[in-house]
Parts: sequence; structure tokens; C-alpha cells
Amino acid sequence: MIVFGGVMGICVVNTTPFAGQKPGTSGLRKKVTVFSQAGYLENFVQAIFNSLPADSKGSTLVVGGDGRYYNRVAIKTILKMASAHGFAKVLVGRGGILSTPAASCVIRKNAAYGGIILSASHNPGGVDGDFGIKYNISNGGPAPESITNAIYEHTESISQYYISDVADELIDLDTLGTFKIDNMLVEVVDSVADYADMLESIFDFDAIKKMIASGFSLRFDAMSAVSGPYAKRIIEDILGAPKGSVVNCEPKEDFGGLHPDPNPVNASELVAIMNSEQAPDFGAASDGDADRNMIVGKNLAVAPSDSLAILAAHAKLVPAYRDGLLGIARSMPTSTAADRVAKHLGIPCYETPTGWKFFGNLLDAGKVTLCGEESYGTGSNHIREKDGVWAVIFWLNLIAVTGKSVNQLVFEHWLQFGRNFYSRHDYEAVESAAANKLVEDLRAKLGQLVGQQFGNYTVALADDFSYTDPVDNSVSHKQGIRIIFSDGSRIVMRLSGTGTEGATLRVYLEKYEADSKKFGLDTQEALRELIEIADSIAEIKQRTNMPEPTVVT
Ligand code: VG1
Ligand code: CO
Repeated sequence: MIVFGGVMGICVVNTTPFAGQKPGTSGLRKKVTVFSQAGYLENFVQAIFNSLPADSKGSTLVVGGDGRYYNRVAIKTILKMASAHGFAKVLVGRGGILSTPAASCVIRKNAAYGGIILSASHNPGGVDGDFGIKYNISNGGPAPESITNAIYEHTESISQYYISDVADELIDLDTLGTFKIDNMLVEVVDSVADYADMLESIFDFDAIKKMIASGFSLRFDAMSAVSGPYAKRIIEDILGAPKGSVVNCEPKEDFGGLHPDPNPVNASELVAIMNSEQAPDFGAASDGDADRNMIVGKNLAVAPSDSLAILAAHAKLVPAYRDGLLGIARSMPTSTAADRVAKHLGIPCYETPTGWKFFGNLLDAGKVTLCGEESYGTGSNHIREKDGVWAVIFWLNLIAVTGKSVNQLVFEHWLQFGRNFYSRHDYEAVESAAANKLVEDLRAKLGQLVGQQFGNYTVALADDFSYTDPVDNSVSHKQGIRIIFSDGSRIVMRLSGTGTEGATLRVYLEKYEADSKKFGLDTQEALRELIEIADSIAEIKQRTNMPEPTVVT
């Protein structure tokens, strides 16, 4: 042991950089086998701490994760390193568990300096699964690119990390209360109560309770992930839904071997039930870290882009949004359904790059109230992360006060605003070089596409999306290729920043239809021509060597 700075118990460990510790869309995500290499996690955590200003010493940090395999080991390491860095206090979720929205809530409520969230979200878990880590700032939201870039730079030059030598056995994550690591206080908290209180202050719980008491039935599938304890407490204990309404509610280290991603492909059991005779009135699911949501009616999985638009259109029915919305923000690939609502309401609609970190400034500056992404993410200014259980309760609130079903709300929305047919085609585990070349070659020919006609579609705009943050003027380039046609239809292509195997190409397809007689069309059928155009422009099948996408949502 080396004694550092005269403080007993703090070790300095010499280390060398690991290649490729660059945070992606939502922090650093790698296989557990990569994270568990000696020094790998430590290097990244030290790089976070090295990027913090000196006033972080003596402040409070929040730490928690989605409970996946390696969560506990990582949390103990982080606690020991937080002590060595000089934090005065760490708030940690009981059992090391905090959902991503709850972590955001705890950071805000306790005015913490920031937080470290351990999650690979919707990626599979377990010994052979994925692990992830990200840093959130004092507003409770993901660190902006200026900070994630600085963290990355530190990972490239790191030579030492600092860690307390306290024995792991002395770190008890399971008992509520406080203990010390060296001079640092650790408080083990139960975030469920705080989170439930927050939702109660936003929504009309009485109306939802009444609806449920009168026989309204629902099924919330927590996908053996971290939303379970939160959903059970709120939906069953507080709102009074019968026991068993929340299913798969025990968080498991490997999510039962499944993919904790709430979409019709991975939550197929829920969708099958909602398509059957036994369907309850309402179905919903959430992901690994409880920030995503899927809403399901009878024979109808609501498209996330539609969900954002519908919540926005009815927001005044929710107590917290009674006075109306300041604005809406959506990620660029998300459909333009929300734009139509914003226009109707006379409020601005912002288009940001993919990833929740881009919403933080807009929310902090009071420019927007609701935000959403096509990837089953919706949220508001109540915290700075997307929030799965919040979205579900928002829908229940709307159903309770309008007396309308999910299907009615969706169909009436299309009648009023038209329908944005929308789908995402993912080509997963593509060889990285081939995927990069596809994007590069496509980028090179964007200029020639404008004005070209493909069947019924003429290209009006083709570019690689750049975003200038309206609050701090920071610019983010190369955020996805957009091909926009003269009728407003769009094809967007980008490479995923959350995958851990090869590259994932995401192809987003959107077509607007105002004519309600065409609403009954099958989505893939409505988008058929655009799907073909995407392939002819980008040579997807040939270059990925895949005849079909691996996942269609
Ligand atoms: C995906 C989604 C993106 C989302 C991100 C994190 O990123 O497309 O919309 O913000 O995951 O979601 P990518 O780069 O793979 O397309 V999750 O629930 O971390 O928390
Ligand atoms: Co998530």
C-alpha cells in the first residue's frame, strides 16, 4: 500500500490508459468482461473525478445502478474512490439500486454535486452481458458533451488512480442508514418513497385511484429490471391496482436472460396478452434502468413518437402541466408528430441530436416542458432523464380524466393531426469497417441527392445533421444523415452509440398521411417504398451482408 498525501487508508495505484473509453450516446458501455479487467472501471471513474473542478471535494455524490451483474462490485469500488477524491458524502441506493430517473430525482432533491449511474439500460445483462457507467451533473441530467469529452481526454492520459483501502466487507449496501468510509459519510437510501412523492405531486392520483377502484385493469411488465420496485409501490400499493398487475417486478442481475427493452419485439409477451381475449384495459413496459416506456392498448402498441405528441396535446389535463407547456423537444430521428402539436399549441418545438443529454440545457433554460425520443423515451422538466414510470402514470392520468381508452386517444389524435407512419430498422452487429464505410460513402454523395426523384418521392434536403445548442451555442456535428423528401417524408440513418458488438446501423423511416381512410394501413406497408429507397441509396443489404434488419420496431 502506498500512503497518499499523508491520509491513511488512501492508496495511489499506478495505471496505464485503456483504449476506447469514449462515452457514447449514454455513457461508457462495454461487455462485463471488458469492465472487469483490472483497473478498467477505476481508470474511467478517476477520469470522471479528474475532470471535476476542485469544489467537488467536500460535496455530495449520488451513486446507484440498475442492479445488473457487476453492479455491486462497481459500486463498492466507486465508493472507495469517492472517499479518496474527497467527497464529503455519497447517497447510494439500497442494494446499490437506483433507477435512472430516481437517480436524477435524488441528485436534484439533495442538491448533490452530481451522480454516477451504473447501467447499460436496455442492453442484456449477466456475466456475458453488458455493463455501463455515466456521469450526471447537478441538474440531475447526463453530462453534456463538453464534460464527456473532457472525461475521455483524461482516460487517454491517466497514470494513477486513488482508492481507499477499506475492506469491501465493511461496505454494507443493504441496510438503510449511514456509515463512514474514511472521512466520507455514506447514506444508504430508499429512493422509492421520494420518487413516489414526486409523481404524486405531478399527477391526479385520486382520479387514477377512482378509475382503478371501478375495475380498470392493467398490466405493467417491469421486464425483471429496476422499474419493478417503483411500479409495484406506485401502481399496486398507492394507486390500488390488484396484486399481480405489475409483473416481472423482481430486478434480476441478468434480467432473466432477456433483453430489457420495451418494444414489441422484446416485450412480446405483453404484446401477445394485449392482443388476446384476456387483454386488460392497459399495458405498459419499461427497460433495464426504468427510463424507457412502451404503452400498449388492445392490439395496438403506441409508437413512441405518437406517445410524445399525444401527451403534449393533452398535457393540460395533468395538474403539473395545467398552465400549458413552454415548448417540446424531440430527437432528430423522432417523428414530426410532436411538431404538429407544438404548432397547434403555438409553442416552439426543438430538434436535438439523439441522446437525453441534449435536452438538459433546454429544460434548465425553461424553453421546453416535454421531451421525447423515438426509442421509447419520454420525459419532462420534473427531472433531467427520461422517465418510464412517469410516462405510464401520465397515460393513466389522461385515461382517468378523459374516460377514453388508449386506442381512442391514439385514433382521435390521428383524426385531428394526421398520422405519421414510423418505423426503425436496426441492423445489429454489422462489421464496424463496413458500417463506417456505408455512412462515409453516403455522406459523400448527399450533395448529389437533392432534387433527385425516386418513384413518388423527390429529395428536398439531404445532410448530416448538425445541432447548435440554443442556450450555450455549442455545436455537435455528424449527428445522423437526413434525407427529407418534398412531401415531408424522411429517411434518417445513423450508427448507434450504445451497442457493444460491431456496429449497429439504425434506419428511421417516416411518412405523413393526412387521409384517415389510409390510417388502417400496415406500417411497413405504408413505408414500403421508402424502405426500398433507403436501400437503393445506401446499399444497406449488400454492404451489411444482411437481407433483412435484425430488429424492426
Ligand atoms: C439509443 C437510442 C437513444 C437513447 C439511447 C439511450 O442510442 O437510440 O434514443 O437516448 O439509446 O437510451 P443509440 O446511440 O444506440 O441509437 V437508454 O434507455 O440508455 O438509456
Ligand atoms: Co434506459
